[in-house]
Amino acid sequence: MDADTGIDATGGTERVARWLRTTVGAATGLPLAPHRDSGSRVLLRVVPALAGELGSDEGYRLTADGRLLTIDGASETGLFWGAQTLRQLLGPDAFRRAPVTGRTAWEIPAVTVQDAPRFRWRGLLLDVARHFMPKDGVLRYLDLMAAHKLNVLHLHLTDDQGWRVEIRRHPRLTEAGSWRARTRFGHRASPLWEHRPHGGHYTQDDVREIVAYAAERHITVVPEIDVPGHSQAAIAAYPELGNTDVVDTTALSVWDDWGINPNVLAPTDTTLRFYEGVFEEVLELFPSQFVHIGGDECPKDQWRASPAAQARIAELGLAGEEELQAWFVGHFGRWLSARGRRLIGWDEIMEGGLAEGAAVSSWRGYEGGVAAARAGHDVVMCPEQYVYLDHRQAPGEDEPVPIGWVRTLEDVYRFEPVPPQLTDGEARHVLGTQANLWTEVMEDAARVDYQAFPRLAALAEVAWSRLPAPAERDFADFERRMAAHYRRLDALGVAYRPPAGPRP
Ligand code: TNX
Repeated sequence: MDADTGIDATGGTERVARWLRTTVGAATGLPLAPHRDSGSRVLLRVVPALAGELGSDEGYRLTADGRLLTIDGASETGLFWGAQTLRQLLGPDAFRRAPVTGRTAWEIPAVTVQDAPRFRWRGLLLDVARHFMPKDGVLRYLDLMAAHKLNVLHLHLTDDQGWRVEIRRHPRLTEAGSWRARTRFGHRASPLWEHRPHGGHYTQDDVREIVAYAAERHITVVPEIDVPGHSQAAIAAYPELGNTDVVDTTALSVWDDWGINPNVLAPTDTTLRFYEGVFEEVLELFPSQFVHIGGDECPKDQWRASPAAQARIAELGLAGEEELQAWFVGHFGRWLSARGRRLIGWDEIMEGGLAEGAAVSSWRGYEGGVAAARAGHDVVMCPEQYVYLDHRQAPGEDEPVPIGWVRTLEDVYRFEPVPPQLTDGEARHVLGTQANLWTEVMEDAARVDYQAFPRLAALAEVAWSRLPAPAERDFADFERRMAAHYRRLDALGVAYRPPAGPRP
């Protein structure tokens, strides 16, 4: 490619052409203007028939041959993934934001690449509740995801420690619920254990910008509003949401510690109406088919002690608190499906019976996902034993975020999203996989980068490629290819964990 290379954007390919111009154009300094008669050519086409041939409408075929480079996408999305591959072929400097090489011509090897993803859900969860990630950080992560052909950003927007999305009809959710007085960080022994206030939130316009930026990168943003547990920030803002007959919820503040919190939502009509209002605004902001309602780690002690909760159990004829949670989740499952959306929740939502059409994020292991798939529910496989990026990536004492178990790069690379005990029919319910990045101990983008990379690159390959069975995967080959990929991550400014271990 050189200054005379033009882009021939045939019908339906203009957005991909714009991405090439703004991104690859910025890195190379080439104008990549619309193609005229002379000069080499990048031909972009949507060829729907390719979907059958490649087995996915996200597939593409890229052919570089002399002065013509063609990318055929089975859809505009497939074409976009092909454009990502084109950038890879140009080398690490094509990942910068401005030219550094002084180069006027960019060579592309003569190749044909035929490529399609194994899974349609290739995700990353960002926990912006425990530590807020300002909007620009999220946009940057969308760029990083696109470069890795990941297509679902699961945004964990609410938790005990903060509420991060503006809800117009309930302004205190962010006015009061998005700040905590202090943040406990790292080890209890650490001098950082109790330090400064922390907070922040996205306005509705911020969310619209994030969603539009994601859509241009063919990424769906799945919002998570966590209920009925992990809700102390909401209760601190609106005390009537809590179990007021067992605790003085007016005395609660946004939580400043980590772990499982006993202060959960009351299963009352007040709470249901309040959250219907929340979800109404969430649906306006997020076009995603799936809406995540959390459902994890909801201790039932307050419900056991609460006369109001017990009355509800009796009134509904339920067997106990587990069924009360199932009823709560089921209510929003029906509410969402009446509005053309689908509920997804953590695997605890299966306890006490799961609403029809609901999908499950299987995090406590494979078991929840296996049970869900066997019962005909769709599943995203994200067991903490493999794809929890908050877990440390090496045993060394010098790991900067030394919490929990060790999940190495190789563990992630050998993760198999489809459990072998599933039949082919059941396995079709495995939509895909995602890495979960919980940020209790990650207060800034550099720490998030360190935990995410390089393991997110391994997850991306697991989600996209048809790899052999875990034991047969060639991890040495992956590591060799990572050597080239580290140069791209350097150009992108990613503060990954160096292969030799933490920097002193
Ligand atoms: C469990 S995964 C949680 C999160 C924590 C995470 C820490 C899940 C649904 N719940 O609230 O951040 O462990 O690894």
